[in-house]
Amino acid sequence: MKNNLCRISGNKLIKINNFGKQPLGNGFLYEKDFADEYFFEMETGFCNESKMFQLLSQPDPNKMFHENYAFYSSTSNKMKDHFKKWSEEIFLSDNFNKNSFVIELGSNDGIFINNFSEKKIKHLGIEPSKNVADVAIKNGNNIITEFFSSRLADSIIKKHGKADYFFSANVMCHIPNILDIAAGIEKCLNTKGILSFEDPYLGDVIKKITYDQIYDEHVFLFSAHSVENLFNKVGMELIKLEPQKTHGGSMRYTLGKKNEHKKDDSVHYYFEEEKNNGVDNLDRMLEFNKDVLKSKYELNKLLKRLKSEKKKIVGYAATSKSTTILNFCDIGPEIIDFICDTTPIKINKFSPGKHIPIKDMDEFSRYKPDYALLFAWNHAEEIFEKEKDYSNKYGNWILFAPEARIL
Ligand code: DWN
Repeated sequence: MKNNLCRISGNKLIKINNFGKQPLGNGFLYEKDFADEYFFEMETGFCNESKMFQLLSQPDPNKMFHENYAFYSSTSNKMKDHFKKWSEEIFLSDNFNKNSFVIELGSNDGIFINNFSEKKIKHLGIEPSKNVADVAIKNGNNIITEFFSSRLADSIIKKHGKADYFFSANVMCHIPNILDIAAGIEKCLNTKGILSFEDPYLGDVIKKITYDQIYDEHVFLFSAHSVENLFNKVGMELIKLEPQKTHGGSMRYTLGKKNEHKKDDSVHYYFEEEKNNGVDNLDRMLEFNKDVLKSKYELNKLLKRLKSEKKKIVGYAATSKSTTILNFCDIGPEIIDFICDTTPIKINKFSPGKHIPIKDMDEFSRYKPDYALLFAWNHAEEIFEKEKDYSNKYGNWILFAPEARIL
């Protein structure tokens, strides 16, 4: 659905990037399905009033999140550690006690909510993709497999009562009808209830030129300014901001109902930071577009040179993010021999749009490429640790952000 209007203010969006025709970020497919593959025109826009950076159009959510959703959160051990640490911080916080009721929106395979159910805390996960939800259910979590809405909030309250905490991680930025979601969250929370969520941070994306964070599923890239403007509309306000290292730079936004909580100093601090760095500013967004075009040019130049030298290049990790890079930069199997990945549901399929074969990690070890283009750059620490043998004996890593380079 084409949408030139801001999903928060209703004002006309100012166009920032045009990534051309893009397939579904997680649309890994078999050869028999190539002819029917879905594409959409992927453009971004910025609203000067709400300060929200967003996609102009987004595919129907049912096309993206379904019983064959390809991303299982628990593929990263570091992310498991991250969520365990976050839950431990909550257990120690003043607002939490053993009778607290917590809700998680987009609980995926249970990577976060496991930490609450294991401690017998009253909890509810909401996850529309059945295959990943089933993993969480098998592990003893209480999950409903539906899309959240303010209507669903009513039935949750009726059945379970109001919540003390409402969490989500890497989910809110996926939801186009975000005003209805915000209204639903506000309803679900009791008066002193707290909403805390994390998502990739616009400030990091524009600074590090990690434009691969923009794909069909990520309809928004949030900032402190845009989150405040969004939640003010439903009577909530930011009370704390905490930057996170995850996904190459995320922000944890903590909010409460207006005037019910003391604001942490971090709120003022990051608002000023955003003003100083142009995160609230149209000109800076237009500059980001120039950086993206330069980054595309540099990556193509590097890969073409290596290919002309007959080097073997593979992609490491078939991330959703890689779909934007490959399709925008027009990189296909003529350059990348295959992409290796650990997710069984992706292996033996082909990458969305460019149709590069996806193979398992044994193939990576066997093939010994000269270069591995690291698509899961956000898990670099964990991957470099695992792949010491490759780095020391066989090949080199290529990174594309903030500029294309060989490590
Ligand atoms: O927001 C989203 C984030 C949180 O997760 C979703 N829309 C979809 C997904 O995005 P992604 O696919 O870009 O996520 P990751 O976590 O950067 O990449 C995961 C992929 O990388 C999986 O296919 C597994 C693979 N992987 C691997 O092959 N070896 C990951 C690690 C850590 C590894 O060692």
